Amino acid sequence: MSAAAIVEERLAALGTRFTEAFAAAPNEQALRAEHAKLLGKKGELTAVLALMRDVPAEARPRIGALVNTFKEEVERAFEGRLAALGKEKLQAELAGRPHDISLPGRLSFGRGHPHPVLAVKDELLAIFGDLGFRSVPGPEIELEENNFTKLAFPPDHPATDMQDSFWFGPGVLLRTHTSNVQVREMSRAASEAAATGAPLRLAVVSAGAVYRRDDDVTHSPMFHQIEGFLVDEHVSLAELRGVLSAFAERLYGPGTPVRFRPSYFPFVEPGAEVDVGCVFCSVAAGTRAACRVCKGTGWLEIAGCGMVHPDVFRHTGIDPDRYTGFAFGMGIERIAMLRYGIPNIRLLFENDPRFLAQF
Ligand code: FA5
Repeated sequence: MSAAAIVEERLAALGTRFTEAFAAAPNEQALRAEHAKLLGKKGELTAVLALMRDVPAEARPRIGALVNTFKEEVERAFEGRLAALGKEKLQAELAGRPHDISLPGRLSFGRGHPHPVLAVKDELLAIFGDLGFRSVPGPEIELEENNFTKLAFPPDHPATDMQDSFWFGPGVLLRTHTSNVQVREMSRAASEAAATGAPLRLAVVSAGAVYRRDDDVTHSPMFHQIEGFLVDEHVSLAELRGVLSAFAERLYGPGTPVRFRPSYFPFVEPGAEVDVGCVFCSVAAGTRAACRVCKGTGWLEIAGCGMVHPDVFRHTGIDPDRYTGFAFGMGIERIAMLRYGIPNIRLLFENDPRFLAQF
């Protein structure tokens, strides 16, 4: 038998085979597999074409045309079967149970929730709200006089330095703490009291973002503080201690101890740091020495506080001989980090969903 006749015979055999195989393919995947088996690089047609070598030159055009026609037929049959399978699938879907549009979607995007810093902020505001403190907002872009001068910072205090604060220009900066709200509220209350003749009384909290040139595992250039202050006649350190003790019990549980350590802030006198008993260890359980959170001291520093300095009253138009008051301020990230055992403040601002999903 001549080489040309062999090729012709093989093509005819392949033709029968692929027609049956395409017709029998139950789905698109099987059909494509058959198509590759026939026309792919290592397919059956390639094997047949290898025989073309032996076909004499005069027979080649005819056999070549046969091969082309064969290929066209295969492609036509393939496309035809593909379309038929698509139609069958659609018909099956239409004939099957109707879609239930009341079913919950299969894609889940999860539900959002408050960021841990904002959740803690709201909780702190709620506790002070229950204790009778009214929440007010305060600006993040502030005048030097409200952030420093009227709070009795001496002009050469390191906090006022270009290195420690973000300045917009002379006299205007990003506030370095929420204590600016003391100046604004006290000034406002003083004018109101002067206009109405009513006694002055303030019990205010304010929470928001503040900015400093800080950057390490517990300090970030932007962070949040909550400030509280109370001004009235006869306010004493006893009330400050009472309010902060009630606050600590609400936040960390009944019986949480509170202690004051003398400290210095220009706008309070006397001033103190507030520590609460470490909530991660206990003497009774014998774990204190090993506690990494309080470093074995048994105490956690949570706030600065003190009695409002008479100079702050003078600068805001309040009579320091008639009124006294207390003020405190704390870092909200610090409270959140202590509560959730977060070792690095940056985790709170990277917005990695794997971190945030844990709250
Ligand atoms: C103050 O800012 C005072 N205004 C607090 C105050 C208010 C004292 C009223 C007296 C009366 P201090 O600089 O210590 O104080 O900051 C308070 C808290 O803010 C710190 O204890 C700390 O928890 C937090 N804090 C300070 N700097 C950063 C920072 N860069 N990143 C995160 N938290 C910070």
